[in-house]
Amino acid sequence: MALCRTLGLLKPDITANPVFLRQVLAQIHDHPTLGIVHQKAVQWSAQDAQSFYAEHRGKFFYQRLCDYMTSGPFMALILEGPEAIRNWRNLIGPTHPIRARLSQPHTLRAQFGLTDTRNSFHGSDSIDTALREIKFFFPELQL
Ligand code: RTP
Ligand code: MG
Repeated sequence: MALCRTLGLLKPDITANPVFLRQVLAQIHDHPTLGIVHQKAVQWSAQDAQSFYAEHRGKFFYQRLCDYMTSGPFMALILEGPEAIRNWRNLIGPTHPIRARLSQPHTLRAQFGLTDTRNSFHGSDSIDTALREIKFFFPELQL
């Protein structure tokens, strides 16, 4: 099966908490196929957040999403493995952590997510999105 790459974010609440960060990295390490091939710490300006989340402009949670993502540094990861896009989204779980705790309690958002917006993780949702998002965070890599 072809290797695939995806872009993952460990959002500011995870990155600010060394215990959570270590636990999350350990769970990624324990995944049978997903591996971290690049990682960097990022601090966004308001403009960066507005650019990355342009598709959500106008939605009721857009401003609080941008405020959350500019509240402190966070980690950008490139994850690689067969079906990495799907496997990473399966590992982080449903968008809404409170619902995830009932339906998929083993997922990262169920374990660590705080609210519908402060849900601690991001994962690209398609091959095209993954390519665009990897370029956004890692423009220095030759893809
Ligand atoms: P992501 O893009 O971060 O992997 O998450 P997703 O596909 O599961 O969710 P999406 O609909 O793309 O939303 C992007 C981010 O916006 C915040 N959000 N807040 N109801 C709300 O308050 C709400 N809905 C979405 C979350 O931070 C979500 O990850
Ligand atoms: Mg999304």
